Amino acid sequence: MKEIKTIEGDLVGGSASYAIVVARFNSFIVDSLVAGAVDALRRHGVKDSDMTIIKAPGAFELPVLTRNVLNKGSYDAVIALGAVIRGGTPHFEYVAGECVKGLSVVALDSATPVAFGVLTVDSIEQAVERAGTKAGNKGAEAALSALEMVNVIRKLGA
Ligand code: INI
Repeated sequence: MKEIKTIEGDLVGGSASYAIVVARFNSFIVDSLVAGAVDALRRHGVKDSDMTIIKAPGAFELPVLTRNVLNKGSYDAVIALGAVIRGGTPHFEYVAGECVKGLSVVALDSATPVAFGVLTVDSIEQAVERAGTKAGNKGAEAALSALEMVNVIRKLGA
């Protein structure tokens, strides 16, 4: 049987530049996501000079800030980080829903990878678990998916 051609991205940092777009709300959690993302990129060979951290007030603002970052800067990928934690009102649904919808639209419109590292959780405990404790670090996971996407997209043209 003929060999099937497979195209996939590796996790090796090269000349690409990354915008880490961060919601400041719940910063005690989000700071750990940022640290996880930066650490993951560094460990895979991305230079600090190829990373820029850009801050928004909350997760609701991440899509419009990301859109402006991509319009005005020259980034190969965005890593969007934040933490939306459920409270006693429907506010959570609106903030989380608009954040994910908006980031998807920006990614598709710009054809640029936008990794979704925004926690949407029911409790502070669940957030802590996903910010560098027993359920890993979702910031690091998002950073690696951005790295892989940059590399697979580059290979498509090769
Ligand atoms: N923003 C978050 O990033 N996380 C939250 O949990 C959150 N809650 O629950 O309110 C939150 N709200 C702020 C929102 O993102 C906007 O900044 C605000 O509504 C102003 O537009």
